[in-house]
Amino acid sequence: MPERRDKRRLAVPPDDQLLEMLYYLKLVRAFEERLSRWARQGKVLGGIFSGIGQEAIVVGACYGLRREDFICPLHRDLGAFLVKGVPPGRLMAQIAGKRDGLSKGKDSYLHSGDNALGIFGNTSMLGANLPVAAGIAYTFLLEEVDHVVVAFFGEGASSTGDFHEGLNFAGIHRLPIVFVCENNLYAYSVPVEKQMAVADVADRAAAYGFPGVVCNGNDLLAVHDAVGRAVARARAGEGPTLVECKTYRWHGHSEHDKAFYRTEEELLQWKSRDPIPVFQRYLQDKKVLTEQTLAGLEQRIAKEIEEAEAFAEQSPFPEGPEALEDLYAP
Ligand SMILES: Cc1ncc(C[n+]2csc(CCOP(=O)(O)OP(=O)(O)O)c2C)c(N)n1
Repeated sequence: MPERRDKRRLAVPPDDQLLEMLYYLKLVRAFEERLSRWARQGKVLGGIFSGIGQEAIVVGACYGLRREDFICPLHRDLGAFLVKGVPPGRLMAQIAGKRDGLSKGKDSYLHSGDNALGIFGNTSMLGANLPVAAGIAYTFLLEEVDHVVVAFFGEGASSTGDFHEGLNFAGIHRLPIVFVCENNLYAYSVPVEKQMAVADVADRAAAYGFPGVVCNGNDLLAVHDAVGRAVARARAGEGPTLVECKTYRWHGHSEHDKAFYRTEEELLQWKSRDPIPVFQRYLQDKKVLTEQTLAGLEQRIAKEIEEAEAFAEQSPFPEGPEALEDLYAP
């Protein structure tokens, strides 16, 4: 049975870190809201797969990782890029297909990464990033370094063959990797009960010989605690963990999807569990967040988003021959 942690036993970071986590939650939300507007204005070259509503997972999982640790984000994990250190302007330029983006205008954000920041560029095939993520963790093992890999995927991806191969390999070699499942109840239009015959994706870890943990994916501290413990375990050489975060995506699969396959009532219920005000109220009750600090934080984010957009808009599109640059490792 997967472990479910008691809320009263959660590890709580120091106040300055809590405030920084709130900053990231709000930055990621503001960034993605701006992208939705961009999509409506026709400024985006590829699809936008909004992670609005799921921010507590990317922030909780990535906050506190070392630069050398690798993350393997998927299509709904733009926020992970921001928390791992990609400047918002550079990420917006990436999404607009501009030269100052991570892949210098070669694609939208889906396949971009940054080796120096420890971000692996993902492939499109669902689940296919997991054996590769296990491969990165295997390299860390061979090199005898204590870096860790955090690999993201949805519950839909957990039904693919690659998922099982990746977890099996990780279990056999006790790799330093944390598999973070964002279970948002729908894989495109497929509801979770048509996706799997078990209640929790975390159940699947038992088949590969390592622990599966379930946490509330809309509770930043719950995610940070669960992934933090799994990262510490991996760093100490104790092997992989699967952390399943229960959550919900507010938008459709991508911005063109009106998501008619779910009810308005269900959406409203989940919106009432918005991870941002929940965490903000917690900080206010704890007297860590004052009105003045909050106003300063919101002003800072608004300015950063404006600057990011301006940076991306002024960045040029690449010239044709640049398509052939950086294709092979030097
Ligand atoms: C092997 C494979 N099958 C289908 C697709 C098309 N596809 C892209 S995302 C997606 C839904 C993914 O659902 P989930 O893994 O739960 O992640 P979510 O989008 O809910 O975050 C599908 C079917 C794909 N990219 N790869």
